Amino acid sequence: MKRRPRLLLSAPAYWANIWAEPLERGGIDLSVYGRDSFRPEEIDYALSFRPPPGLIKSLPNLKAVFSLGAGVDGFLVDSDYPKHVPLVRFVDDTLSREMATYVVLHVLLFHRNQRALDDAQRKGIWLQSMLPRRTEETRVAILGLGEIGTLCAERLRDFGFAVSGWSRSRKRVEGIKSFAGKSELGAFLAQSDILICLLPLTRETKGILNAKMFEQLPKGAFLINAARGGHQVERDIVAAIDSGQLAGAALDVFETEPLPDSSPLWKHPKITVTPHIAAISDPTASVRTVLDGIARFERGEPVPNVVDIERGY
Ligand code: NDP
Ligand code: OXD
Repeated sequence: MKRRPRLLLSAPAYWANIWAEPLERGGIDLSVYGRDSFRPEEIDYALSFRPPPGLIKSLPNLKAVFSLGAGVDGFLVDSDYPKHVPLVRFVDDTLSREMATYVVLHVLLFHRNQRALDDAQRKGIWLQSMLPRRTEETRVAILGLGEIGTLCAERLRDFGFAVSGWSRSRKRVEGIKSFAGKSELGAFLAQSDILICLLPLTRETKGILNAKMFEQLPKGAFLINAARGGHQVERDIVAAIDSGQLAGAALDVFETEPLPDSSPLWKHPKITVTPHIAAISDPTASVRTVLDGIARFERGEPVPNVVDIERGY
């Protein structure tokens, strides 16, 4: 009789506990890294977000690896990742919707001057002079017009913002202006009153949110980064805000996570810090995706959302 596929789950204990139970009910054999002993040669599939370096390479008979999240930089940062093993990223409507709520929230808070109004309320000031810029004249620009970026763009378009997106390839999304490739990045930035990063972290996008980029934005632009901390140069963000080139930033991700106590970002009055929670993968949807993917691999059928490892996303 054919044995059941064996999946190795590697995640911090808190997450592993949440995912393990529905996986165990799903008709596979599960080993949890750090909890169970297992024989590396018996592992057929792996599920993780940021596996310990070398772990994936140490599993000689892997058929595929699944990511708990949309971003797969946590796998590809490991120079020992075996490039012949398919890597499947997580794509899910709920995840995209949650990301859109984070993005819309921070666009609106900045657009409506909410921080200044909160401050005025605390001081008992009736600050009627601080009107927001007209919505249709506020240009919101999204770096990365993929699964998540496109939904965010559509939500913001529906509020009436002038929305554009930058991607590697040209996009056709109703009401969204598309800029493509490095040659159009300058023109894209020049019309970005609110700049939102939703790029994958790759060789090409590492450190992209830096002083050189901020100089190309209109003075007083606002930055939102909900992608990866590796995209941003934090000292350049602080310098750009302190010089007035940026009006402020909302950051969900950081160069080092958790954000160190010593980081100036914690207390900066014009920076909003959230602890990488713009969206958390829904365990039910994630388990469904993994079980469906395993069944497809076992039947030799195509599996959606396999990452192009050379491209990095
Ligand atoms: P996708 O792969 O669907 O989209 C990526 C987009 O970035 C595509 O439009 C792609 O262009 C574009 N892109 C990639 N590289 C370049 C480049 N060098 N130049 C120009 N454009 C580029 O990813 P998702 O939308 O699913 O996710 C985006 C990221 O969001 C994830 O990688 C992850 O890091 C982050 N994330 C963060 C979360 C959080 O809680 N903070 C939660 C979920 C995701 P093209 O379409 O032409 O290929
Ligand atoms: C993801 C994340 O990539 O949660 O899904 O960061």
